[in-house]
Amino acid sequence: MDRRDLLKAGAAGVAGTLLGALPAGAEPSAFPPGFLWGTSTSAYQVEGRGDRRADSIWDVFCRLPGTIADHSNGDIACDHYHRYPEDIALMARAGLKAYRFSISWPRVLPEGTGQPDAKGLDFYSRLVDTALKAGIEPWVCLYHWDLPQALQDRGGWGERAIAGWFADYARLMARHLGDRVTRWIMLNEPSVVAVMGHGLGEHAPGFRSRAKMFAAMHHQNLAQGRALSALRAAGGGRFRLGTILSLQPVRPGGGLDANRPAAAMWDALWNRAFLDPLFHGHYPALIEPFAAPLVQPGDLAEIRQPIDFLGVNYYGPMYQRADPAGIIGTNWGAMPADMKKTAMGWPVDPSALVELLVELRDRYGNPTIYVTENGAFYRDRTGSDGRVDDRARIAYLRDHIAACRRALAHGVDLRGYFIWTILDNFEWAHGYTARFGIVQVNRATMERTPKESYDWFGAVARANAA
Ligand code: IFM
Repeated sequence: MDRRDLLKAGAAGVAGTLLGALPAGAEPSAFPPGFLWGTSTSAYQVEGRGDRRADSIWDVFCRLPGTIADHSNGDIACDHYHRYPEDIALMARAGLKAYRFSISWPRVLPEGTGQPDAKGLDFYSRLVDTALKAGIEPWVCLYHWDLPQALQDRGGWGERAIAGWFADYARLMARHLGDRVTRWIMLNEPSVVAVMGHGLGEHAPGFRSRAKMFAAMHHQNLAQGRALSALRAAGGGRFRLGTILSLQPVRPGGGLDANRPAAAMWDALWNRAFLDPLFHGHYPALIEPFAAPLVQPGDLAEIRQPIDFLGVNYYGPMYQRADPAGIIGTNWGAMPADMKKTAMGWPVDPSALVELLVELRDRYGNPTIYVTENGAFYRDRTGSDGRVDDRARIAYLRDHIAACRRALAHGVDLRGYFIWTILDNFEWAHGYTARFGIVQVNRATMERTPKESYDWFGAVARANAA
């Protein structure tokens, strides 16, 4: 398919080339009425410091030598703090109906607890009002990795008391935004925080410790449970509460049987250590020995909570191999030689998204699901006419949106799709070298230039609007 076909497919919506990507018999006539099209961002990745914001663990991590590929940080990011009206207008023009953003905890509570910062709270109030005015529903995520450094100094996610600090912060935000916001997300991708931040040291706070990794796992689960209870009480039945997990089917590296136990172990850590306690009230058997010393009476009951929706962030499957030196006896394994990859080197496998969603349906009682992140980094090309050609991203999106339709045909209760992401932004340890946006951001001028994928995705969203 060439570039013109891809763009046409967007304009034709589900009736066009998208349908061609589905296997015979799997085509529902359209996305169901009310299927939600949106986009996600996170505070540290887009906002910049703005007027004032206390340090988060990412500010501190970025200052350490060798942590960020281009030695950058989130001081300016996309200056969304000042430019959010323009960014929300871009979302509205694309026909998006939901905007999931995160609150910067240190912006609203510089010490993490105690006295809130009125200016910080006011920023989110204005952001919410602007989204609502544009016909876009605000989806508020309470934690997307930027823990106040002040709380890290008190032990961070390694400290059990954080469950209470987090619930207090959740209550504060509900008091300030709860008159206008009904969608609340507790955590974004706690597995990444535990594994990359506390186990492998590649993310803030940069620990390489198995003990700290499991402490971060359990204390995030506990904090999530406590915040869910707090918000349920605060919302008086009006709130829709959920959480977001990064979920990835795990395959044996090199396709080798010898690596099956490693894949099962990593699956238990990455996926099930967060799904099983939430839905079933226990840790997976493979994780149990590590979790047991941390779990106190009543914890699992507090963690097991009814939720109104599960957010699924999906990019591709993972491959693992046995490695006694690995953090839990496993390490990254080889993917099939013919696997397509994004510019991140991540495998492109839309069928694994269908497999994942169907498995969630079967194992966890067919929960209501939103794909809250999906997207890709590919190198864009800017033509002499100023158009930003990112046809590889369009193909990735097309195939993953088609996978969502296949999952719907399998009876998965999938209600929406949020693209990652609207703007090229600060991609954590990759700095600004990895760009997932459908809108380019000029780092010198902050000028926004929609890419071809922006037009394509907007056409899909509009063609499939309720
Ligand atoms: O940019 C991140 C986001 O913050 C969390 N999910 C994955 C994205 C791409 O790496």
